[in-house]
Amino acid sequence: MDSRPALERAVGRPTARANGRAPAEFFHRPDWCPLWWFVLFAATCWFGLPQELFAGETTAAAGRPNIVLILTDDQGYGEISAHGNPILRTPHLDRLHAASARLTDFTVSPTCAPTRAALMTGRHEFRSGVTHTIYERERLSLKAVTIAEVLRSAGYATGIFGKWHLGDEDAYQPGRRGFDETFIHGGGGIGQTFPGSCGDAPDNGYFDPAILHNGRFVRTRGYCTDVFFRRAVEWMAAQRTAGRPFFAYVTPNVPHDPFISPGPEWEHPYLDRGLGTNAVAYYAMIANLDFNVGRLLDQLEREHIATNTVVIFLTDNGHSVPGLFNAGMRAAKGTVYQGGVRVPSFWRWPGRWEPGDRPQMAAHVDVFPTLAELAGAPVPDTVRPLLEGHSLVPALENPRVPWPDRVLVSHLGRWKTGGVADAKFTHAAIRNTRFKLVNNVELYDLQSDPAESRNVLDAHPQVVSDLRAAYDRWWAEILPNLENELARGPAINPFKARYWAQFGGGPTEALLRRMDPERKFTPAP
Ligand SMILES: [Ca+2]
Repeated sequence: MDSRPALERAVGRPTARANGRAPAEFFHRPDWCPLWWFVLFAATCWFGLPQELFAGETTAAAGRPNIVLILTDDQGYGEISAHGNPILRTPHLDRLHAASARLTDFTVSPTCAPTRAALMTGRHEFRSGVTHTIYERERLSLKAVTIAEVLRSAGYATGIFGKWHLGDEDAYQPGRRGFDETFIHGGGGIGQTFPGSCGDAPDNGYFDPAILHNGRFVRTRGYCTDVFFRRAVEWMAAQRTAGRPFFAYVTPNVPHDPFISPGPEWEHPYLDRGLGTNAVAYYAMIANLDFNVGRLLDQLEREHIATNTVVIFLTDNGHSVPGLFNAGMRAAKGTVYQGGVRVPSFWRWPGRWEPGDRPQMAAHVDVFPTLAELAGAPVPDTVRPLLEGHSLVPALENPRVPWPDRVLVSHLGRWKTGGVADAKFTHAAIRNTRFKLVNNVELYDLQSDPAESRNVLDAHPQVVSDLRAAYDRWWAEILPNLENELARGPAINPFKARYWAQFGGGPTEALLRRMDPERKFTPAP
C-alpha cells in the first residue's frame, strides 16, 4: 500500500503547492456530490433561496490566524453556566462565550469517535468507516484526508493534545494523519481496554497518566486535564517563538466517565446541592477544565497573540449524567435527540467577529472547510467535492447572512457486528432547519418544539416524504464505505504493546481475555 499520507496520495505530489482556487469557490463547484445537488435543489424549492447565498464575500483568508480547537468529551450544551446551568460555574467558558460568535444550532454525532471523524474529514463519519467507538469501527479510513493534513500542507504547525480515538494502530495514529506534535492517550479514554486495537496504556489513570508523546511514552505528573493543557500551552508558545502559524487540537478526555474528580477543592462548590456522587465529580471535572480553558486564554494574551488566534470551543456529544440540567432538550449522549447531538459552539476571533448568537444551522462537518478557509489552505481537487460541510465564515462574519436550508443525518451506529442491514431506522434522524425525522416514524418541529415532545408526523406529509427520500439516498451511499465492520483487531492493544516494549512487562491472562479480538464477534455477556 502507498505509505504516503492520505493528502499526498490524494493530490499525487507533495502538497505544499497551492492549487490556485479560492476557498470561497467551494460553493460554486459544478462537481459536487449528487447528494448535495439534491440538497441544494430541495433547499431552493422549499425556501426559495438561491445557492449563491452561501458564497458570501469573505476576508478571513487575508490573514493567517493561529487556530485553537478545544473539544471536550461528554460535556453537554447545558454544562456551561452561560447556558443557564443553575449549579455549575464555568467563569472562563462564560468569558469565551461572551467574546465569541456562537453557533446556537450546532450538531455533532451522538458519540465520541464519530464526531471526531466528522471534524477531521468534513464528512459524515460513516463515509470514513467509523460506525462505533470500539471493535475497530472507530478507525478512520486510511483513504480519508484530514484537516490537519490540509493545514500542515499550508505551512501550519499541527498538534494534538489529549484524545484521538480514531485508531490506535500505527497507521491510524495522528502522527500519520497530519499532526506534527502528538501528545495523546489511547482508546476512547485513559485506562480503557477493549477487544482488538482499542485501548490505552496498561493500568493508566487520570492522575499521573502515561502519555504517548511523538511515539514515546512519558510519565507525567498531575491530573490529566492539567497535563494536556500544560503541554498544549507550552507547544503553542514554542510555535509563536518560531514564527509558525499553528493549529492546536486540544482534546481532553474529561468529563467522560469514569467520574474521577481532580480533587476535593473542585468538588467543594457542588457538595450539599442535592447531586449524586457521579454528578459532583462530573461538575468538578468540568470546573477544572474551565480553569484550564482560562489558563490557555490568558496565555494567548501574555504571548500577545490573542488577536491573531481563532479559539473554537466544541464538545463531542451531549452530556452523559442523566437528570442534570440540559437546557430543556430531550435525552443525552448516545441518542439522536437534541440532548445527544446539539452542543456548544463558540468561535472567537477578537476584532474580527462580532460576539453574539448565530442561528444558522451548522454542524461538525463544517469545521474542515471553515478552518481551510481561515488558513487560506488549498483543498485538493480530489477532496473538495467530497466535503459535506460548508464554510461557516460567512455566518461568523455576519450574524444576519441568509443561510439556505440543508439536511443533516445523525445516526448512532453501534449496531451489533454484521448487523447493519437491520440498523437503517434504529437511532437514526434526518433533519432540515425546522423539522427532524427520527427513526422514520417521529417528526418534530424544532422551531416550535425544541424539546421534541410532540410527534407531528401526520401533519406534514410532504416534509416526511422529502426527508425520507433524502435519507434513503444517504443510506444507500454510505453502505459501500463501511470498511471496518468485519475487521479483526490484534490480540494485544497496540498502546499496551508499545508501553511494555518501552518499560517491560506484559499482559495477564485476564487482560488477554479482555483484549481478545474474537470478543468483537461474540461479546462477553
Ligand atoms: Ca464523547
